[in-house]
Amino acid sequence: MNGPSNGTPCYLGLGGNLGHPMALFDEVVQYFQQHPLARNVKESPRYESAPVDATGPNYVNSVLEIQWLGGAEELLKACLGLETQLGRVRTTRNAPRPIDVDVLLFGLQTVNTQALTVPHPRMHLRRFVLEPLLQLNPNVQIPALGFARNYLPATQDQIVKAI
Ligand code: PH2
Ligand code: MG
Ligand code: MG
Repeated sequence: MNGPSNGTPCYLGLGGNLGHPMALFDEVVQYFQQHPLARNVKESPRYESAPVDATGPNYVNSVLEIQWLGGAEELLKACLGLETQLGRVRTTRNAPRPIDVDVLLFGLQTVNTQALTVPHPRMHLRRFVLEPLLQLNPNVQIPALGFARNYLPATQDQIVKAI
């Protein structure tokens, strides 16, 4: 199930609300399918939702499950490089963007470096994360918080629509 030979089960949050996020999500899936450190890439259904703590057009979101053979920093580097390659230019925090690829979970590990905080600190408060995540794995756990499914009821006032 786990360990260096099969990789670490990781979950990535995909989001975008400018241009053609659906086409970019396809590119993200392809990128990880072809990445030498990634195995068993699976995407959740995609959802549309209003921006949370942000402004601009509605977002498309999904979650990717991958088995990652490298370290967390390497995974972050891959995500940030891919965002840039797909045309993201960083301006202000939570500004509209064509594509956002966040490391949500890295197995059951916690990471707290300048560059990376895992688990993603707000993931359990966001239905646009929990809904797709639980579609992939209803029993997934968040380090220090426990089963992700226990946090879904508190997000029911956030409207997400499967697309
Ligand atoms: N991402 C944010 C801020 N707000 N809202 C939605 N619906 N979806 C997102 O992906 C999202 C957001 C910052 O990354
Ligand atoms: Mg991000
Ligand atoms: Mg984000």
